[in-house]
Amino acid sequence: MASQRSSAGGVSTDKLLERRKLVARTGIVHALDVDNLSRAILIAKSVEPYVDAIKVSWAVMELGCKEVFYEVRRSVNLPIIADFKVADIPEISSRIVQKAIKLGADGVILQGFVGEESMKACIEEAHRYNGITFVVTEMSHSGAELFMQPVGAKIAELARELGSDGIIAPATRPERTREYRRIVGKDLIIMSPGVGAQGADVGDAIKAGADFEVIGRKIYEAENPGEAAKKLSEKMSLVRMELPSSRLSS
Ligand code: FNU
Repeated sequence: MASQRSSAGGVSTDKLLERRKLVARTGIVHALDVDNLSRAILIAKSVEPYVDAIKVSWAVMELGCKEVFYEVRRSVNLPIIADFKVADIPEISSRIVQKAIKLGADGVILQGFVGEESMKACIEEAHRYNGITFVVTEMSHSGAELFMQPVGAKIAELARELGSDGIIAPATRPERTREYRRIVGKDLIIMSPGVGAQGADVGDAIKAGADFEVIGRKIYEAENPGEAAKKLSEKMSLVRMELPSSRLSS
């Protein structure tokens, strides 16, 4: 168990839990939605050169954040984004954020539709522990058009006003991502899921103003995930080369 370990390969646990910065080198975040830990770690290692972060969500349910985050951190030198889409009252949401960060997440994804107090509490809590936040504006699946899309712009505005580091916007609807970029300005990070299995092409969201595209199944379901990630990163690099240099300063 992670709790019994004081060091990993000569690296102390404290050092291992130091915050890692999210830097856009490839523009890809891998959604490691794989709950077999040894397989997940093999995939994480094989995609490490081609992605900028590992996003983890439901796959922690069986073993817990403590063990999964610990193993990912000691296997690859990438930030971990905890995709818990936190959506509770402020007092509970902020505890979820604190726990996720203390256990090894560098960033946490929260829902914006729960309102200002919850968002504010989460953002403040994350920043207290040097973590970063991403607020979901409108999700990538079609069902988000009914309830989320009508309030997405307001959520994006609030996320910016409250000091969130970033937002989540749909790669499946690049025109919406373009609109969210207009709303939040250039300083917030935009991360866009929906590439590959959900239908968007690699580069669609980046061209519309996103900084990162989240890619899950297209990589971890491939016969050779490392090779799949390499190919996607090569495609992405062609797209990013066409962007104005001001877009690639992060
Ligand atoms: P893939 N995800 C998403 N849409 O798909 N966090 C959203 O609007 C959102 C997300 C996550 O389809 C989803 O949970 F806010 O296999 C999954 O982990 O590429 C990943 O992004 C997409 O995975």
